[in-house]
Amino acid sequence: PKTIYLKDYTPAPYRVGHVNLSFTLFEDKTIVKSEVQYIKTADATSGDLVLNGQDQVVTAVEMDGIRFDGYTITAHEMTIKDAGEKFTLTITSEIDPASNTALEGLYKSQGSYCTQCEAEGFRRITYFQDRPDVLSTFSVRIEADKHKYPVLLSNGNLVDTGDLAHGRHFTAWNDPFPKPCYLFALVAGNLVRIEDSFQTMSGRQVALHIYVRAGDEQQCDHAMQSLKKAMKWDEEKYGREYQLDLFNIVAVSDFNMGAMENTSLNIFNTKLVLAHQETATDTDFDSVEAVIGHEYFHNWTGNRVTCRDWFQLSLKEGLTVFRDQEFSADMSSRAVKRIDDVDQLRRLQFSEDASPLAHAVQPDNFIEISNFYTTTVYEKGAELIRMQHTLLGQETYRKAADLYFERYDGHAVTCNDFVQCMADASGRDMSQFFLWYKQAGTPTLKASGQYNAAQQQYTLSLTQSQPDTAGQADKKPLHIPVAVGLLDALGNETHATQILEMTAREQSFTFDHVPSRPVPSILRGFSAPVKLTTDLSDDDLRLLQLKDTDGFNKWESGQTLALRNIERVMADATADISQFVDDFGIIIEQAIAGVGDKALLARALTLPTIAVIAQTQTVIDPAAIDQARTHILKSIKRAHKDALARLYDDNANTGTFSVSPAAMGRRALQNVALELLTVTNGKGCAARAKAHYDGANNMTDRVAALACLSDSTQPERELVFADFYERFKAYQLVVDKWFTLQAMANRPAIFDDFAKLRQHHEFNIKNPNRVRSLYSAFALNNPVQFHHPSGQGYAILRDAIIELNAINPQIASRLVTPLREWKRYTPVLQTQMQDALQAIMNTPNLSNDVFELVSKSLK
Ligand code: BAL
Ligand code: ZN
Repeated sequence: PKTIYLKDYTPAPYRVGHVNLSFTLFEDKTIVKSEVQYIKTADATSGDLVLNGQDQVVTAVEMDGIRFDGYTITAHEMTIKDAGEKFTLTITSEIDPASNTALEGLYKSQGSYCTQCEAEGFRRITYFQDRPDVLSTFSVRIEADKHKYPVLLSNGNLVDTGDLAHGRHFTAWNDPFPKPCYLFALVAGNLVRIEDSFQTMSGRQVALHIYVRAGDEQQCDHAMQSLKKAMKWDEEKYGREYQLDLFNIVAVSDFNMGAMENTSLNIFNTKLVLAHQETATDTDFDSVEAVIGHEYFHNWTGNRVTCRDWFQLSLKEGLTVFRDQEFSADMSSRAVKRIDDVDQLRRLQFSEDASPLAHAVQPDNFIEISNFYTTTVYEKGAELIRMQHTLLGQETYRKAADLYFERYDGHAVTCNDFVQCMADASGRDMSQFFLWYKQAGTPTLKASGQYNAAQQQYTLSLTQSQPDTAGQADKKPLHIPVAVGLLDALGNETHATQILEMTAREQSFTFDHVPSRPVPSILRGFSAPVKLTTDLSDDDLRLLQLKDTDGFNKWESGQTLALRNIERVMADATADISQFVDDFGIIIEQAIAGVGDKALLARALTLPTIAVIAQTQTVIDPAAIDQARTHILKSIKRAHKDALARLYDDNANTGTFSVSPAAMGRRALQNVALELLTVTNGKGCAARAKAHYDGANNMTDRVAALACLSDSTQPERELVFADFYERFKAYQLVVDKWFTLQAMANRPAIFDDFAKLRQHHEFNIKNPNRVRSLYSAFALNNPVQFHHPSGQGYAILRDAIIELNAINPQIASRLVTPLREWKRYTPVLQTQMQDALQAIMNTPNLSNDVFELVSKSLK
């Protein structure tokens, strides 16, 4: 496999004027005719036209309307030597979407045709310069059987439609805004449409359509409302208006990603469109809103301004994730959103950074770009935008964003160009900041404070360090915004949040007018993606947990205390944790008294997950972490059983369902109480969980009950799981949950259960959602059993990766994630994980996707 380097970037030798595409869909094949105007650029160093293409049979080529055979074809390219200054090339080829299990290019999903072209799927449709810096306008004609495929969609505006002989019909589309081919989309199917409209800030009406399979139309309202909120939010927060008259969303069941931002024709995984109280949890509702927002926001950050090359992926993804995070924060609770995002960053991105697969937000090489749709490029990328927002402040950040859109609308640019806009609009030097894009790894920040009573000064000393990562050592210090406020001994805030700008390895900051020894609240709102260690005592943290004005740090202090206590128990099973357990009681009492946001309280009453704790360990032993964590949970239950029961009862379902933040907060709090009350897995626990399930009028409560029963050996477990399946077997997305909840069971029977689930008639290795619902749920969310010392868990994953390698390389390589950190585990586990990786490596015909991640993991 060939490695591609950022340093080797050169512009495309040929510009494309206009693309005419015609698709004729038949059951056994699709005929694709592309007519493309090529114009040699003034600075082209070669006159050769090299087009990317694969998995298709070329049946005819014409140059300027005349049959042409002066080309050569290899497995992945068509080359025309010295092609000329300006000409039109027409290529007719045949593809077979029905046999396309990779789900890239044009493929079939449950009887409908759909496309996925990002990053390099367009080359499976026709020969083209498949790179994001080649922008052109597109006209598309689609012809198919009318009865089977009444809906025929592409990007832009519908310009023609009509019936043809033999029961066939066609539509024709024109997208007047130049775009790269990765944003091309086509859909043909028997779908129903939900309609609404949006009036833009300049008064134009935009028709909004969501297409789903018949029967799913009752589950689209939340997605439609989310779309309208997103359109409004982008106008209000960024001054960005939608440019076309039509915006389509299509939901499909077989999709490698969550969704895709194709211009005016977003294609979504059903999981991120369909939502109804009976079938979707609150988390699902929030994800639908976030991803509908995310894909819509790409219209400006990604589509109107796009990437020059795929090393710049974070240009659009980091920025768009930041935008969707802020959108969600504005729609609900800002602190809760931040907590959930940071929790995910620590679980997934910190773990990526700590593995041999650590890479920069702007990577400098790759073998397969699909492998770089990572949490580093997305979520750490979003943290980089967030830090720039923090450093510039909202007003200047907005000016910089305006400048970015003004400068680059219709262009393909780099992360450097974005940061330069931040620099130009603010007058700040952002060159040191740019190191965040180039240096991989999670920095460590150490903080220690000194109080000088005589001077009434408090000095905070900060030290940053950067870990070595694959191919990168001796890194430079970063420009880190550290948000800090000070509290006095009673918990009153004496110094509001200030942004300390750290630029050196070691730096001290002095606060004046500090009348008594303060308690600093450091890294408020998680102002930088670092691992923070402080010299704060347990008492300091307890004060912050109860009194901090910063919602994030209030939660964070409790989590740090929890981590400290978990570590104490890991070191000594008889360690005294009574203070922590008593403090937990105070939060429970606060929750009963109704002090504060219920969603925040629910998070405060949740211990860090095993995956988050693992990121704080030098050597990871999931079973030992679980034992200590469970010991604390059981101690909490024993100490506060009555109070928890009261909290549970006080937050009981009132009968009217709503997805308001308050209603979600109530459910979250009641379900946290349920989880604590059922942690001992006895008879009473099972009865309580079953009663919760039986009384539920929504999926959030049902899933909470199932999660509490999943590790249980009581008879209620089988009853509830069987009822759940029977009740919801018509809903594929709920059947996914049924698989997931069983795959996550931390109980000895898991390996037998897993074998049965794998053989279940509902399991389908070709459906990515189903694969994720079983394998990813097991390997990522059942750490104790996945890391079973017998190695059975690793063998399960190894075999799935090998099987999927031949079916869907993207999904296969995603499954490598749980093995990538193998060097951090205990020696016994390390050996087994390494063996699993090596067995994959020894498999013949490895895809580039799997080869890259496995070979790099083993280094
Ligand atoms: N561009 C791929 C899907 C997404 O990030 O929106
Ligand atoms: Zn995106």
